[in-house]
Amino acid sequence: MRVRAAGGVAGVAAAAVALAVAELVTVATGSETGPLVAVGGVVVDNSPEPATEFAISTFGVHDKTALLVGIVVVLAGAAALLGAAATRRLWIGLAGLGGFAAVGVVSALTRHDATAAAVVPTLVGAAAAGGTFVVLQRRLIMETPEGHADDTPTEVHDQPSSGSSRRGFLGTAAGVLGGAAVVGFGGRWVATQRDLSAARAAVALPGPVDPAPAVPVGADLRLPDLDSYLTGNDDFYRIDTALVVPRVRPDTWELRIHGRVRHPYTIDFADLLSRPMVERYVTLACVSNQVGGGLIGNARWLGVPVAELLAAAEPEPGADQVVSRAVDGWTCGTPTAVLTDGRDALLAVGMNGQPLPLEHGFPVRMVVPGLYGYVSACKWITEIELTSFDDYDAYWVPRGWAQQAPIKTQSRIDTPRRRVPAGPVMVAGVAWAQHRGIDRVEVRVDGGPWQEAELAETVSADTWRQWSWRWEATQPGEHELAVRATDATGQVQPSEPRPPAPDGATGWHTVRVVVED
Ligand SMILES: Nc1nc2c(c(=O)[nH]1)N[C@H]1C(S)=C(S)[C@@H](COP(=O)(O)O)O[C@H]1N2
Ligand SMILES: [Mo]
Repeated sequence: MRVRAAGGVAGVAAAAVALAVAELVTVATGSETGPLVAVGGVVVDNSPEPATEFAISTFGVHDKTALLVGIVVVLAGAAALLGAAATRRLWIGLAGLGGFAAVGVVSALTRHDATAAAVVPTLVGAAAAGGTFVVLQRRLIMETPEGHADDTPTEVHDQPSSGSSRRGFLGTAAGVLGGAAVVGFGGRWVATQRDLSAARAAVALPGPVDPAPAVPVGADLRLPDLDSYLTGNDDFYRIDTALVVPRVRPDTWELRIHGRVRHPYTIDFADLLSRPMVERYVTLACVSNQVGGGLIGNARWLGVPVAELLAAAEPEPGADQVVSRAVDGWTCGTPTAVLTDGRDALLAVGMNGQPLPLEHGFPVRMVVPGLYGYVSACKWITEIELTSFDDYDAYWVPRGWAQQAPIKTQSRIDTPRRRVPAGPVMVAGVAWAQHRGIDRVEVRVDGGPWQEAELAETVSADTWRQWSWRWEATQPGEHELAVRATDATGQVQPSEPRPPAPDGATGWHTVRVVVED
């Protein structure tokens, strides 16, 4: 084994110790944001929009895991290089360590709501890493027959060290790595033991005074590959900037309604649950959804009308924007006019008959029919501030997304997507224009005339709608199917293909299908 390589191993082991110890200290101090998550958060907040979209389109709902794994890989690579360099110049290793500690400290301090205590996990982790590295370095030097690493010539280093010293050093390094893994995962385990599943299971949702209408039998065509009318909680898409799902305890949850209002007030979870609850089906959609994409889902939400909560605060004239803020600092801005125009905007506590799942905003989130999620659907909400669009830009606005973003009329072909036997084929999908409603869906084959599809029933204009069209697929070979919808205001879905940024993709969904002989 070469000394340089051994130095690299020592560097990686030291980095592992840093992360593990920092994680443990984070958990022990009751915090959620260790240096890894803090650095990840800085990356997320500062990623240019195309990078975020790339991450979502490449890794989908695993984009966050991919980011954290990426950071760990970069850190391990840098630690290996620094460790190798440090076999010749110890200060290089220590300076590198100092550099990483600085990145961790600055990241932790710039997170939302950070206090001075946020630097503690990084500093303790860095100290442990420094100690580990020096100890391993000593071992390496002691057990390398050639002796000291700092001023011996390179040729000596490149000679293999003896078998016994290899085992001694590697044994220590393996022990350190194993110990770090145990400590790190142990820390995570302690954290999950503290998780909120029990508190969530203990939430007794009140019944609605104003229940959701029954779903007509004809709302769901139940065709294979066609998204069901109702999306289950486990199948519901998840989009947010949170690297770890925020853990908000219902017994300490509070919502502050303030800003440009005459009567600012704070409400807790028990207060919220004691208010009359409304239940509605609402289809949420993400602005990042590509034409034909799946960042959309339909659920039954239970909650308190936002308009009532706002009215109690008495917004001042001119306060045209309601900024919702989550516990992790994420914000969205919704037009006050939309929240008070009579639509079923809810401060929701229930999703499909259950308390909100943790990743969908437990204990409380906002749901607004007709607006993309990034301007309305604040999860883990803890603050509502009345302000104006002139005075405040919410999270995604300085990152290139529109201040206002009503959902655009869209339609999607769910089936068929590939090959079909020749003969009659059920072409089917979903169409949505939340709060306006879908009036018509048309399909065409190979650019031919538009054919009217049959619309399935729906609960209201606030949800998507399934459609189907029977295609006599007699001509073998490849065909192109296209779909377009018309909303209830008579507007036909525009054909011009446009990307999601800045306010939602447009264009007709087309699929290529092969009709077999
Ligand atoms: N706290 C918080 N709430 C958030 C977000 C976020 O990043 N943080 N993302 C929004 C976006 S962009 C969308 S599309 C919806 C998605 O809600 P879901 O994950 O429950 O489907 O949540 C919204 N609420
Ligand atoms: Mo979104």
